[in-house]
Amino acid sequence: MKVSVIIPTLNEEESIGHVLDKIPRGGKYEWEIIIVDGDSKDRTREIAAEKGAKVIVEKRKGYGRAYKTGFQHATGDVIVTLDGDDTYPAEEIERLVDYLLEKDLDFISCERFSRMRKGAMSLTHKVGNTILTIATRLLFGVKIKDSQSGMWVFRREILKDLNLTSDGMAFSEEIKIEAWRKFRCEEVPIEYRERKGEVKLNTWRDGFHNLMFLIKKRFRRG
Ligand SMILES: Nc1nc2c(ncn2[C@@H]2O[C@H](COP(=O)(O)OP(=O)(O)O)[C@@H](O)[C@H]2O)c(=O)[nH]1
Ligand SMILES: [Mg+2]
Repeated sequence: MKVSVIIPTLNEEESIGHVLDKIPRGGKYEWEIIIVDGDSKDRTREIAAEKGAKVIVEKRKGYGRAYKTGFQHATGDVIVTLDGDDTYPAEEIERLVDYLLEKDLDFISCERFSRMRKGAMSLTHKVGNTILTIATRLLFGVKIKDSQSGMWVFRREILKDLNLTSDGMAFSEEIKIEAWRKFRCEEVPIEYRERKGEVKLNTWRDGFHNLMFLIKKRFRRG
């Protein structure tokens, strides 16, 4: 069983090394670590390569775009995603893959609110996240608590059945909507911590764009 860990990065030199150090490399699974870098101007790519990750450069902008490119390069049976900013617990990856396989699930979305550390998310982001999660639940009937989590654990084979159209931050809710519609999915609580380095997301612009994306996607389906 091979696991591909995919991490999109944009100027994450402060944290990418810490994230990579926590990813398991041996044990019962075979590991592949892929960084999809959006042409960082700092030492992100250098550090990632030093730590043994495969580095792919995707100059086209966007979080969703980075993942689509990363998925094309992944060869594992299971894909795990997380940010390069050390907010998600890379040390919990193995436990999550075990859980996916033991419970015979297809997709796990890691839920950040139940075990969130103090100061990990600003009030504005909490409010924004809640609005987007409510919109996702109302428009698509997907009963999740955290529509914006960027940590997912899933079987690579399901990708061919997911219709992923967003190139931006809305990719995060889109992949969950698509997975929940067709596969065995569950949310699992994980620890979420404060970010190092600058946030790449623009709260109001990305939040509004996400909401518009949800509405358009809902009515495009007919
Ligand atoms: N390759 C690539 N990575 C990106 C881009 N935008 C954001 N990222 C990375 O995607 C992850 C999520 O971004 P982040 O700023 O942490 O968003 P937040 O967690 O929603 O606040 C981080 O690892 C970023 O470095 C992009 O345009 N291209
Ligand atoms: Mg982040």
